[in-house]
Amino acid sequence: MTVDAQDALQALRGFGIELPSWAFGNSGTRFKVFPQPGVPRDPFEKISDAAQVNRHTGAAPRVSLHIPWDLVDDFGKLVAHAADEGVAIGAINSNTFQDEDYKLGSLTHADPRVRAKAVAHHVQCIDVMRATGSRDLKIWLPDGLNYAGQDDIRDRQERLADSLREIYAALDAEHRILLEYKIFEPHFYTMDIPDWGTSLLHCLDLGPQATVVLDTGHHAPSTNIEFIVAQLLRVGRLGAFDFNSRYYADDDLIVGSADPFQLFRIMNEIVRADALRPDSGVNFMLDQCHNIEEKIPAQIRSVLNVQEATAKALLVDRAALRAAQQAGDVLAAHAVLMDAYNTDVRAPLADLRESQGLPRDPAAAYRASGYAAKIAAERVGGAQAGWGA
Ligand code: AOS
Ligand code: ZN
Ligand code: ZN
Repeated sequence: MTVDAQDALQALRGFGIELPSWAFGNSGTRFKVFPQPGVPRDPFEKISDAAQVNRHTGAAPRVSLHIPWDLVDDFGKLVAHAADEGVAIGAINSNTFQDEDYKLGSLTHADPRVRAKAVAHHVQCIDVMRATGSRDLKIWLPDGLNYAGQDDIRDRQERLADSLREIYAALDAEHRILLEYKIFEPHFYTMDIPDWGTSLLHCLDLGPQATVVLDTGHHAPSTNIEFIVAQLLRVGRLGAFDFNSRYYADDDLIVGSADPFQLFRIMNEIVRADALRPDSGVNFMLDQCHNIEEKIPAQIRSVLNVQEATAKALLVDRAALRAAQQAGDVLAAHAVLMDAYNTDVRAPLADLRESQGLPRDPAAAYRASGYAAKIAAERVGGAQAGWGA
């Protein structure tokens, strides 16, 4: 290995991972929500909890909000609270999956009244972006069909395109739409944005302020996700990740827990494209729920997993890799990648943290801080995240 770890890992200094506010509330499956002591009672407390992750890792500087779950009377106060805690507001997530009106669709609905209502909700989210200084409007569309013939697939695409154009027209110049795709769920015959191709086509139609969100849990088994990453980076339309881990479906478990090698391969494409830089336009977000494990430590573990995969990607000897590829040396090229992947980066990462005035072991530092006992004593009747009831 000719790459110097200390040098290579310097690229992690400005690298931040955005946390979801909904990771801190009670959550569960459709079978059971397991309440935890000390969970936040309001968006202010969710931000305080997210800030603990940043405090100990130095790598989680923003929190995504979800509307309406995180609606407050005065967003100025929430922004000030976040600043006091050392974090900022990140993407604003819309919600068109918890209203009777949206049973048969929202932005795609056949009834213009329902479509107008769904568009108006997104305009409300854009107002929240103005009030919070957020750049990104994240749209995950729960629309789709359960039965062949239930509705006209093409008409729904046209209605979706029209609705998205209305939302796009309401953006300010510095705003972006992050358009997420998902192979299935809540609908099972087809979703209206089931794949990256559909998302990208709508983004291309909308204009440069529209980009694709890649949620790592939203693909068929054995999909080559790093290929999608490379392709979207190539055309400048990878707006964000929703990181999480899956075995089966949209499991929303801790990123890098089931398949750390896949996470490495994804981050390898990011490093290859020099897209780690904060100005690259890629927002690295987590989209996870912690149903049976402690939430703040789980988010710390997640941030460290992304950091470790990224550190390994930074260790890839790019010159050696290129030379082996050019020479057509299949095994040598593969070995360059595997050398980096098989490197233990935990000690160099701890050194890097120490050099930034951060704890070498963020999880231990959190445990020693007494925060978990403090919130358990102070908070009674914490809120549900909104998922899994
Ligand atoms: C749903 O499956 C998606 O992953 C969403 O990105 C996300 O969980 C949601 O936007 C939170 O409301
Ligand atoms: Zn997602
Ligand atoms: Zn999802």
